[in-house]
Amino acid sequence: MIRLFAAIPLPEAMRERLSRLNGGVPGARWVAPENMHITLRFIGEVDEGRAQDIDAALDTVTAQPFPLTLSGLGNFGRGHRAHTLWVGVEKNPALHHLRDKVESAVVRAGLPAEERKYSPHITLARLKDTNSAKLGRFLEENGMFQDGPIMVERFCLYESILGRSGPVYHEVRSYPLGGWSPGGDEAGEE
Ligand code: 2AM
Repeated sequence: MIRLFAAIPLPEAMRERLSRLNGGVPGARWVAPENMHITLRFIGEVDEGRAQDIDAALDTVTAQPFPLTLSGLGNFGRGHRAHTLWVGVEKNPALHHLRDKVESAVVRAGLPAEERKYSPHITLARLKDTNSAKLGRFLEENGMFQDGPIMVERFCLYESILGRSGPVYHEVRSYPLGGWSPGGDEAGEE
């Protein structure tokens, strides 16, 4: 079995800037810059055959490259139950369009549809029993964070290998955006 997810990789310079935010939240486990990405679809554990079907389906996804800007910070989980500290993405219909296409591809490959609403983000840290006043201060101090825009020109399929010191992600396939498509999507006809 192989644990997979589809995501947008981020340029190294951007990941380095993101990693400079780390500090000031006691108990946070900060994500290493090489592990930062924007998930499009978490796939989970699949067998080799299904992984090949997913790869083939993702290979048919067509979309134009698009700009993307990071903006703001937030957390998932309330109060002392906060579990994820993240950087947000400025409103971006093209990103949601790409996510929808990735979602359809994954469903075509035989996976059940994602039930949860898509909230694009970059996880900065995992939290556990975090002091909510300190977290609140961190969010206030860094809430104006902005970075980009970058051009999103590809998305990737990643393998997640769970280990004692956290997951390690490997890019297993890269899917370029742009180019010709029989559906006319690339001509901006939608
Ligand atoms: P997260 O960073 O908000 O946890 C690899 O695990 C990527 O898939 C992460 O970016 C993670 O988002 C995302 N993901 C979405 N749903 C997941 C799930 N049920 N389990 C693990 N990761 C998930």
